[in-house]
Amino acid sequence: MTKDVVEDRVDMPAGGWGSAKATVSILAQEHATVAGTKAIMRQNKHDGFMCVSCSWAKPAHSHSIEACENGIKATAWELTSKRTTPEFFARHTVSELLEWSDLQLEDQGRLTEPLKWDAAADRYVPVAWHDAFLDIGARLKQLEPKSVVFYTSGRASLEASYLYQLFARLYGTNNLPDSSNMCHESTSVALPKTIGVGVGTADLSDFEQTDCIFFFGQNVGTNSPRMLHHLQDARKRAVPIITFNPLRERGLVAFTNPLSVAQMVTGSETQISTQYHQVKVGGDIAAVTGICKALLSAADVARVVDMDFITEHTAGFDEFCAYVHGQSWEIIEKESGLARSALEMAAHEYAKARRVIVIYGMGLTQHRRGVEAVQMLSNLLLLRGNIGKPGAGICPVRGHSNVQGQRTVGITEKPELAPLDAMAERYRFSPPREKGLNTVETCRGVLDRSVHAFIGLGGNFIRAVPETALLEDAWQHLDLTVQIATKLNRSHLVHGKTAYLLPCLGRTELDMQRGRPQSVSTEDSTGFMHPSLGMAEPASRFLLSEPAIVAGMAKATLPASPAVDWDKWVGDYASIRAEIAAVLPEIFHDFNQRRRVPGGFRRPLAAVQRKWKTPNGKANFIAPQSLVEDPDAPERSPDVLRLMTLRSDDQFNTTIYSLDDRFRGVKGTRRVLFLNPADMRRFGVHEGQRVTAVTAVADGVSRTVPGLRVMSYNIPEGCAAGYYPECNPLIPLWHHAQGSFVPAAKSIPIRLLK
Ligand SMILES: Nc1nc2c(c(=O)[nH]1)N[C@H]1C(S)=C(S)[C@@H](COP(=O)(O)OP(=O)(O)OC[C@H]3O[C@@H](n4cnc5c(=O)[nH]c(N)nc54)[C@H](O)[C@@H]3O)O[C@H]1N2
Ligand SMILES: Nc1nc2c(c(=O)[nH]1)N[C@H]1C(S)=C(S)[C@@H](COP(=O)(O)OP(=O)(O)OC[C@H]3O[C@@H](n4cnc5c(=O)[nH]c(N)nc54)[C@H](O)[C@@H]3O)O[C@H]1N2
Ligand SMILES: [Mo]
Repeated sequence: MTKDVVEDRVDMPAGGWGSAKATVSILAQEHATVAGTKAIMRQNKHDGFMCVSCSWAKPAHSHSIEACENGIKATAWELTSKRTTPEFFARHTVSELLEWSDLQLEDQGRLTEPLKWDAAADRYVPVAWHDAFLDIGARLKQLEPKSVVFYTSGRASLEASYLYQLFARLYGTNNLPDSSNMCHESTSVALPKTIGVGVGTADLSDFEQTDCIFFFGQNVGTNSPRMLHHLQDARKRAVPIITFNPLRERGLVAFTNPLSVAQMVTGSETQISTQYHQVKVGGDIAAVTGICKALLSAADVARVVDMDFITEHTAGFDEFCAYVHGQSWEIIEKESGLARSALEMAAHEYAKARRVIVIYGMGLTQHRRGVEAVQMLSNLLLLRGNIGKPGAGICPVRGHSNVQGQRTVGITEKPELAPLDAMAERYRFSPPREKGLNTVETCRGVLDRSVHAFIGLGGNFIRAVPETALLEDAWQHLDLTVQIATKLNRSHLVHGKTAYLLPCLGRTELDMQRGRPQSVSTEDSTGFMHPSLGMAEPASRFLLSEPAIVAGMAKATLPASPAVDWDKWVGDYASIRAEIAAVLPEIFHDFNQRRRVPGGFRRPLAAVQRKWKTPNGKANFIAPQSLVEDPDAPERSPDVLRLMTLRSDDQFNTTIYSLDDRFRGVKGTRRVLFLNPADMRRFGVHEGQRVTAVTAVADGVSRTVPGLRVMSYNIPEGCAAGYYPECNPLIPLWHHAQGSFVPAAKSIPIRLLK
């Protein structure tokens, strides 16, 4: 409904020659061409390694190159020939490095040796592994376990993650926040209540059989490009794809398959979305309510909704209908920013299709009402029995390559989700039973000084979380920070009084233990478990694997126990898998055998069989509390914009590959603010002008990001967009999804200062 729009900034399909060029250039930039090219042939193959980029499904029968531009970038980034050595740290103090950008820091290449911060010199200096473990262990023993946090970024393997959560629990805490707390936790909270599973139900076979796809708030061309192949196949079968996104993202508009010679040579492209609805930021609950209203008001409603399914399988239908009928078209149009006719068009396609998949991402989960937004999608699917039948289902696109799997093997602050009883029996201890800290609660604990130590298994916590300014200050009061990482980032520079930086092997690298190469395992977005074997020469001979580092710390911290054999586990990862299988038999029985099957094995998902593991044994319709996106500001002040923070085409989370965003026409800077031209006139700002964004909440804290360059963009009025993590200082810590604590990074209320 945006009346005054600029043409799309860039008019090229996702993939195509732009993608081929970007791939060659990143391999050259990292001087990784030979090793990189060889590695790419093994990426996402059953006998190779699982990509370190996104978690999209890996087919059993792969293409000759089962990788995408961004997966190749991530591989090249890890296989770079650049090194961040002790000599580098001898040349630069930590205070000096704090002035460097994210791009400059990681661009130094792979960390090579374990390091300890030397307070007198303000430098990281080399330390022997053994001494590092002993000192970390001694310090942890002095601390109250409830004041120590064990964070995981979603890349660590099932094996490393399992050992890590076991270490935390043997030590005495459930403080196991992970990156999913900032990501799909809204899914993990929403779906168990509606369909009784915390993950998606659709898999690749469903993509082959579906006859309609809905897309909400996920940028496939950049963040899960391999999915474009499945979408392209679906489009060839004339499957309609109906997209809801405030921005016209290139990958959702058109795609040229870089692996298809014909498409590359002829320059042809596949249209991806058949309907494109530029919903207002945070307007999805209203939009889906509109679709449901159209369906439930249809003259042939008895045919449109699947009454047999609803009667047999669901609860809450009458209340849901009453809610939907109670919402006027006027409020639906106002809150969604979409016309009734547009929503009726979407409803029409939905009603025609017998098998529908709904795909979604951060555009839904990172809102104050992110949980309700996800539930609204499951309501839509339940209306026509689109859960638990072939070709249909819900498809949350997970982020990090093993983020879903980590939760499966016990990385969670919620004790009820971890196999505590089985671990108690097997390892003969009393696990902590009280709830641990999630990411937002960890930040609160750092601010109120109740958290005293932070261990990070990967990631860039301080850059990824909200409330940057206050947290960076408070962080320095931590007694101990330990970061296990492959490359230098800001979270290593903002550190505690005692600080360690421990370098580890990446997943692409050969991991030798007791003279034998070890493979690890990951779970993809569709619930399939895959083996992953690294092959590249390690970046440095001093690197240890993540399981070895976790075990090293654990042995130095915990009393010895005959039931817990860290040395055996690290010596042979098959023995870790045997532990996982023993503790979580329903999912992982015969783990070591079953993972050999090409395509991997899938975890059981009751909802796929139309068995509902909800308290009432039914699939539940759950109506939202309101269509208004921000519970704090039911009436929007006209000078307040809703800012969404996004990823560019050239970054992986806080890892920035370059300052360009090919798909959005941005070059040489990430400090931009996309605005609708009508809003630019209203605020009296012109193209290229520098403005300061100020968070528009009245809680006594001043939050600003200065120096943002205004760019006119095809975005609904009242909405703005900027990049993550540059805009994170604008997000108040309390501005998170109700129920899931996911920071509401997609709807930050801001004002502009000229
Ligand atoms: N190359 C690459 N791949 C990645 C990542 C990366 O950084 N780079 N990150 C990984 C991780 S951890 C994750 S979680 C995923 C993230 O992948 P996505 O879920 O795609 O996340 P974002 O890039 O944040 O983009 C969200 C999309 O939602 C849209 N959006 C924003 N607000 C709204 C809204 O209110 N409604 C709707 N309908 N849409 C909205 C935005 O325009 C954007 O297209 O990707 C993973 N894969
Ligand atoms: N404003 C805003 N904030 C957001 C988001 C947003 O959309 N907007 N998205 C959120 C989301 S979805 C996520 S998932 C989080 C991401 O938060 P994190 O997962 O914490 O951050 P990353 O940027 O993925 O972490 C990058 C670092 O991981 C380390 N690393 C890379 N590979 C490995 C490895 O194999 N092992 C180890 N040990 N370390 C490794 C490197 O040192 C690298 O610097 O950010 C969240 N924050
Ligand atoms: Mo994520």
